[in-house]
Amino acid sequence: MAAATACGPGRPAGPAPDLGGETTRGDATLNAFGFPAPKLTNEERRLFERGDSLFTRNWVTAPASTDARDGLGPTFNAQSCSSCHLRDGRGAPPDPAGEAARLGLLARLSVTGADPVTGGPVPDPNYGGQLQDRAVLGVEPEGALEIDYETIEGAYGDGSAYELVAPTYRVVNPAFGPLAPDVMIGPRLAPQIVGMGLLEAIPAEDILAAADPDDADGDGISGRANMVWDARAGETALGRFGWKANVATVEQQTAGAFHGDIGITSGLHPDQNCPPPQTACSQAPGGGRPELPDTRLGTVTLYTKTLAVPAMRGGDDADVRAGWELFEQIGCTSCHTPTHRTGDADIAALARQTIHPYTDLLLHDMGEALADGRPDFAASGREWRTPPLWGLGLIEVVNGARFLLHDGRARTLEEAILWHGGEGEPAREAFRLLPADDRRKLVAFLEAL
Ligand code: HEC
Ligand code: HEC
Ligand SMILES: [Ca+2]
Ligand SMILES: [Ca+2]
Ligand SMILES: [Ca+2]
Repeated sequence: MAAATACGPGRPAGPAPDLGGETTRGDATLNAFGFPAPKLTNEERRLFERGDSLFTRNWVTAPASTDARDGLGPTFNAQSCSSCHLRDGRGAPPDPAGEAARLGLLARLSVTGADPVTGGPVPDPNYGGQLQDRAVLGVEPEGALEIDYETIEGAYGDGSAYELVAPTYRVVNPAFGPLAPDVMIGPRLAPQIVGMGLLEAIPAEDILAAADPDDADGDGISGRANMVWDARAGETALGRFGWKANVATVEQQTAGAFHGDIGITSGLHPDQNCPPPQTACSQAPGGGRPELPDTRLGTVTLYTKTLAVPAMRGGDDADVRAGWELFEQIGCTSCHTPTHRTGDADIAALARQTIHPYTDLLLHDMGEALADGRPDFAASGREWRTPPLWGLGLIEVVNGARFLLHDGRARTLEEAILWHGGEGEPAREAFRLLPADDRRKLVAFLEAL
């Protein structure tokens, strides 16, 4: 699987540092993911600040005297967006030792089949499309997610050993009877959310043009688009967001998070999230109809779209440059496409930018070991969207730890690569067989992102 040779004329000597085009920010501190994109209008800046406060707000049980922030639950996973996306960053799976209270891993649920209208997953009849493990007073949480770990041993080409930790998931203490016999559990970790509006502004035709569903060019990489239900447009659209690219727009990702994760209704999800057998849930008081007016949904959406991408650090460093070359030579760029150009955007600062997210936004079969076995629209149980790699090196700075891949199972960058299977297997093998010094350089490049 030969990657294109690197030394064409016009190939720059090193990686471009301005990962988010002109909206890039050169801050590498604790707050590196939390800045507004430069060049927003004054009005957009004002909305960004309001969106920021809605993002960090803790919602409370209705009815409350503070009626602008009640409506939590009745069942929920967290009280605010920032509980999972702490400082706009990444969540963490539960601590196996049970010591630290860590938020950000949730479980999607579905049963066999597809919704006849949307083509999306069919929820569990008693538990819905997501397991909410918390609830307001007087309402029972749906259950809890339990994780079992198994150690897998392996070795690099040079003989040095490594260990991966493979999680399996089950629901314990189900409050409303057993889950459906064919229930599928899809674990998902909260990713950092910089650059969302830029990803949304990449023209769909550019993403679709890179898809190669039947691997017509025979390079072993298929790249399929997820076509999902766009509830705002009432039609099928290209999915871009989430680990399976199952959501078409930032607005719908935001409204879905309010509803599924916090229990806040909006115009897009007007009804409380209470599957039929959960009567205490459906009888619990709400915080208004909807609990989040459209203007506020718009404010949080703007905030989420305009979080600036941090600049690369140390792009001139010799190791980082060598790692960047290796990243292409061993085939990482077949999926982690370095560069895109945004088209028009409702937020002018995000339009017509040359960006470097290192993703094709397409689905790839990543093999059985990473599979969750849970289809999501066109995505199979083995397929995942190539995640953007921008911000990768700052997750630890912002969040104090770094858990990688869709469920956070990888504890280091090396582990994240070693988990690549399926279409990613040749690149993984190339990495595994690299001399230790080259592996170090590749990782130095990833750390600089
Ligand atoms: C309970 C934890 C949790 C809470 C609370 C939460 N999120 Fe998320 N967020 C996630 C997870 C998990 C994903 C990945 C979802 C998937 O893959 O389907 C995600 C994904 C996203 C994405 C897409 C990222 C990408 O790269 O595609 C955005 C945008 C986002 N969340 C915004 C929000 C906003 C806005 C809120 C508050 C309304 C919020 N989230 C609340 C856990 C959470
Ligand atoms: C066949 C497409 C493909 C190739 C080739 C590929 N990746 Fe990936 N990469 C993915 C997908 C898809 C995921 C997400 C998998 C998951 O979460 O289960 C991913 C995840 C990652 C992650 C974790 C990102 C995060 O946010 O947690 C890193 C780091 C990464 N890849 C680096 C690399 C490197 C380095 C190479 C080359 C050795 C490479 N990838 C080759 C598709 C690919
Ligand atoms: Ca509610
Ligand atoms: Ca549920
Ligand atoms: Ca191909």
